[in-house]
Amino acid sequence: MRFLATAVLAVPLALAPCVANAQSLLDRPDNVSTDWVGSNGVLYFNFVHRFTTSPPPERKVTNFPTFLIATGIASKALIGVNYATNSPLAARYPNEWEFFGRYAPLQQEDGAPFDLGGQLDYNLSVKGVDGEVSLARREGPLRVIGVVRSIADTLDGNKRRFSFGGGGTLRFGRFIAVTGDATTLTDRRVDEKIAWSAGLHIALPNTPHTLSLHVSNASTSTLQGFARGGDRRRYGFEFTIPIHVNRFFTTPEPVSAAAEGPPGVDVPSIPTVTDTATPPRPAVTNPAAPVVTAPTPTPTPTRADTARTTAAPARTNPTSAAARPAAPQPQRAAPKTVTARMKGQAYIPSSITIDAGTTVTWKNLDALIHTVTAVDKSFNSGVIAADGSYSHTFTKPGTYPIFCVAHPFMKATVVVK
Ligand SMILES: [Cu+2]
Repeated sequence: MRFLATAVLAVPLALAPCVANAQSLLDRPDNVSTDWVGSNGVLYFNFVHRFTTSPPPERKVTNFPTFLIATGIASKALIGVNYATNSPLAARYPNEWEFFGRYAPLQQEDGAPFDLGGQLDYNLSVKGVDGEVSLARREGPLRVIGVVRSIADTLDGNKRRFSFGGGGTLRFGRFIAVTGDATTLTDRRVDEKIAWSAGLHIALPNTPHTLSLHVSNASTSTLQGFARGGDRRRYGFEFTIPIHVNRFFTTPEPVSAAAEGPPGVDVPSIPTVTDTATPPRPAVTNPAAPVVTAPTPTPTPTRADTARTTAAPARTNPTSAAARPAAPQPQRAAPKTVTARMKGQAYIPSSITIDAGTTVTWKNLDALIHTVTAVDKSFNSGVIAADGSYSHTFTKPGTYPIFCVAHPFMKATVVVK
């Protein structure tokens, strides 16, 4: 067991960094987590504690904790283990281990119509394989998730059982969401209730942590635990701790934070003509909205105008102007813009290739501050608050490595052709 856990932890260290999307607790209800895959090079330690109280007069509080240790691997994949120390799943086997792998090939953030995720795991308590497939879609502040599950029920004659259900999150701004879910086994027995949860999820401002305060009738945070609800309500919380492993393997950039001031605090902005750092919560620019130019007022023709037109018909002849459409319009390429994200303490994408003259806008989707700082110091965003963004126009061809002054392990490269 110890070997397996060590192996799970050792794998990420051997893999080259590659960025996938990280999802916080604001994106998932408490009993559905399938399409949460995290970022590569990040070790996740999440702990869930759910409590019950026995009837009076004793009122004994019992904790049912589940610990998750996982890491993003490759792209859009997560491997890890859930360990529950007080699992009611198997008699005389309170230590429940679930070794899982997750893959989320489709993500709406990358342009897919929905999020698609799947999990396969081996649960040592039931000595069987469980699986889940989830489909989610975000519409504004609402994210709806549907799940189909298959669990091994070795306690009942090695049966394979199925369940389905769904959940959702409703965001109130950047830091708060309310969540809920409900799932049921297709062949639910009398002692098995529909499993449900309801929660208030909070992103702690200026930290990478998210917190869930919730109530549920399910026991452990494994597919087995999510499968069935019990008689008792359990009040609990989940706290997420992402540990950026590459932080410890990153050599400081030649342009260090020391030159800019204390890391993560006051990064002075070095504005250039083409830079625009926007404050938090900027007005959403609709790319589809047409550029409206003020119409040039048509002067009322005066007698003099008419006279001039008559006198010099060649200058203002509309027919001749229309006959040569290209000539008066200088061929100007439309300025290109590229949008990138800062999420899960990573630049997404980590490599951008653009033509000279292109403007790149980085949006900060974390609850943390970030910077977009050129290693060669040619540009620097200064502090970009949560929800803020920063744009830089790259006019000269070249390769521009960038990093975040507050989190120097955050790196990306812009290649300008
Ligand atoms: Cu940062």
